[in-house]
Amino acid sequence: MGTFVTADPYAYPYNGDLRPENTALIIIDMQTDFCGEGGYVDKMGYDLSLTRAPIEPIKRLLSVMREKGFHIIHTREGHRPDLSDLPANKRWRSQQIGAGIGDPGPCGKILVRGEPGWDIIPDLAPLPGEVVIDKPGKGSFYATDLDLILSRQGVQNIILTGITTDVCVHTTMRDANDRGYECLMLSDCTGATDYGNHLAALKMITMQGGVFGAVAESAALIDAIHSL
Ligand code: C5J
Repeated sequence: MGTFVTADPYAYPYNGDLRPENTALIIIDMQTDFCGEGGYVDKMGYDLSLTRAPIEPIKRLLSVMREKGFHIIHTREGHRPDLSDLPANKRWRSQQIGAGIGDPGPCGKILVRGEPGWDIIPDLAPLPGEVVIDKPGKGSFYATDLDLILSRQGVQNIILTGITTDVCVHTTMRDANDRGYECLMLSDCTGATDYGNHLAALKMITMQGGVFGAVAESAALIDAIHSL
């Protein structure tokens, strides 16, 4: 018995214990800086259609999971206005590619907290009461209280969505997996700055019997949720 999502390489979660009370949807970095015109990813010259592709699928899933009472968590990557939490090498690298973190751009200072580009896009804006995690790094656990919040809420399963598949979403999944959370990445609710990297990041998860968890499409999760 139990509730399972059709996923690769195994039906998720491993123990069939999928409930709103023990499961969190994490929506990673759906900010203008990563998917909007004039933001960080746009300034670097990448194809915005790749990081915008997950917007509609996430929107549909979010509405189903909100209605069923699942835990909803949003994250934002960004730095303090004085840049005191910005490693010098991260700043230097961003300058090399023409999108210096902290430099002024069309959406305000790039990847700086409080600036227009740092905001979560209106389509996926958090509702009052939903947890928002501000993170200075790629992973959502590093220098944040995410683990504390998840454990206080009794979360065992984490559904990963957002951008980018190969960077912030992957780093978060790997870290969550090491912490014992049962993870599912949704292929249509994630996107990368390079399509090949998106596919490779998904494939990595499925090795070794599901080395970091499992991968599914959001439709499979929605089907499982409707059966609850
Ligand atoms: C990146 C992210 N790619 N949200 N951040 O720098 O994946």
